[in-house]
Amino acid sequence: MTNKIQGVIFDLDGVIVSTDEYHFRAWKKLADEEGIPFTREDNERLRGVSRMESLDIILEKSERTYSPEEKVAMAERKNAMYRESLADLTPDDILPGVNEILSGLRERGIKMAIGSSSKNALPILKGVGLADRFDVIADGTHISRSKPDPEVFELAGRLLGLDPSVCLVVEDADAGVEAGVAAGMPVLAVGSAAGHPGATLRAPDLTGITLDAMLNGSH
Ligand code: B16
Ligand code: MG
Repeated sequence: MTNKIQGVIFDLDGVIVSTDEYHFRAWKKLADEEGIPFTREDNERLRGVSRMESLDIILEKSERTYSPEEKVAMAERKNAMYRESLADLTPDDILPGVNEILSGLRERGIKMAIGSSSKNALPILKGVGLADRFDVIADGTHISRSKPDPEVFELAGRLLGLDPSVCLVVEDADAGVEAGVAAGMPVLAVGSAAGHPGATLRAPDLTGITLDAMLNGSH
């Protein structure tokens, strides 16, 4: 029997690796240094969103305005702190169920891609030892519009050589689910995005879904 799904496009932060926590800590440090309130709840709005757009969301709670040059410098400061935490990445940072799902998909001949807003995707994948497990890596260095725009998933689907309707997106961000839907792809929503009404499939994490459910659309 042919599977409905022929390619799976994985988001990176929060789906493959637990780097979402490192993003939070770096933004929190920057916000504390600037005296701007920033909570874990605020942080949920940054999932899947680009670095500069994330900064704009944080600055909504600032009492002063920042020039474009100051904003670029702040984003660089945050990225430097974030990059420091990436230096300690090991395969232990791979999220539960990921290795099993990647091996299972490979055995069944399913194509696999990364579709991430991050400009740090490659060092992250190398750090956790997964850089060679994907046929395609589409990330923040290849696109001009970040999620919820579908650009990164459209690019990944095109590079896989597949029609959008046979590509499954796996996402942990509401913005990412919206991007997948806008690309015309079914979406498996995990973690924080699991309640999103646009998702085709839902699971707490990748231990909570079978390959058959992923590839043929039902639990
Ligand atoms: P960087 P994803 C996204 O990655 C993160 O979820 C988001 O929090 C981050 O701001 C964005 O990448 C940009 O990351 O600063 O490393 O370029 O979830 O799309 O894999
Ligand atoms: Mg994510």
